[in-house]
Amino acid sequence: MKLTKTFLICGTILAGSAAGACEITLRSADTHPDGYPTVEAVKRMGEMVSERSGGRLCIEVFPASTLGEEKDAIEQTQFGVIDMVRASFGPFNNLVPETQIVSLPYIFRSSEHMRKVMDGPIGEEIAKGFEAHDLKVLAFYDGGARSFYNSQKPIQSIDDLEGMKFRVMQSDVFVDMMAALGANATPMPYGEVYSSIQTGVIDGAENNPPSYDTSGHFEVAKYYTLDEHLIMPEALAISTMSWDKLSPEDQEIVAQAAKDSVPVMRELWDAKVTESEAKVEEAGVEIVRDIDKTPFIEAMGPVYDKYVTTPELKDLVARIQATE
Ligand code: GTR
Repeated sequence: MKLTKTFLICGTILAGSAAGACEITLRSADTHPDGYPTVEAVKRMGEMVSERSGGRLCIEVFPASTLGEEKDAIEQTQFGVIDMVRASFGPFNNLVPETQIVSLPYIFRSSEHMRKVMDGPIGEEIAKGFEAHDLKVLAFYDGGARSFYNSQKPIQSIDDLEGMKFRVMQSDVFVDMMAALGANATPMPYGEVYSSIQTGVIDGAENNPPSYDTSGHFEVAKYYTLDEHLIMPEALAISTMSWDKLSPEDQEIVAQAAKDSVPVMRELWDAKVTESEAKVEEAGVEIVRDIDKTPFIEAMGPVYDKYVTTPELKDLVARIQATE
């Protein structure tokens, strides 16, 4: 049964490869649905891997959290049950402390700034942090800029957040971020957000335009304020157990294809952000674009004080800020 399934899925996903010839199939988890930039980028990586291995190596992408919500998928990847996982840095924060500084609110000036930092030596240092947890980073993807949305009212200033309840990713950094903004954080998996807004368990959540769009959250939370408090990296990681089973030659093929999938992801991402903003606006979402970010940035002082605690971490923040 297992063989049949692999055979069929390989044949479907890997256009142009000899169906059924897959000797090794890496199963990759993603919380996003088919068509989302990260899902498409890993599929493209699968095509490259297949082409370059003469059809021996395959990647089978499981979108839409079919292998579990992000935190569970990460755990299963650590145990080698799943081979690869693509996830935001958020659910890695508590596990891999090296991901925390680049997850701080307003640490990056723009997506371009984040890409420069993550493509350079700082990205390499952070990637090393995953290794102690049986994970190997294959690529850094992007999570664009995350902003608040809610079902109650347009957020025009930081004062409007007072006392409101927002879902955050399961990371202490974001619980502290919400406290610093005077709001309440409810950490929960992505898949629970839609119904939690709908039933009033929370007032809203925060995310980038493609996620706000494809999750359907815009249907139940019509007010979106582009305060862009988080510009977050994302990781495509492979289980050390799966990695160690590959021959050096296959490791090279997988590593290179992951690298080559980054520009694919970025191009798809930039187009999707524009498309999603237009789509939700057409559906009746009120987007507040003209927002003074300065009070939001200033409010983050206590969060930085809590996480940037050593001379090394202060130096890391300085190096990030100095990256042009
Ligand atoms: C998205 C991110 C996902 C997931 C989700 C969330 O922007 O790409 O990996 O972390 O946010 O908020 O749970």
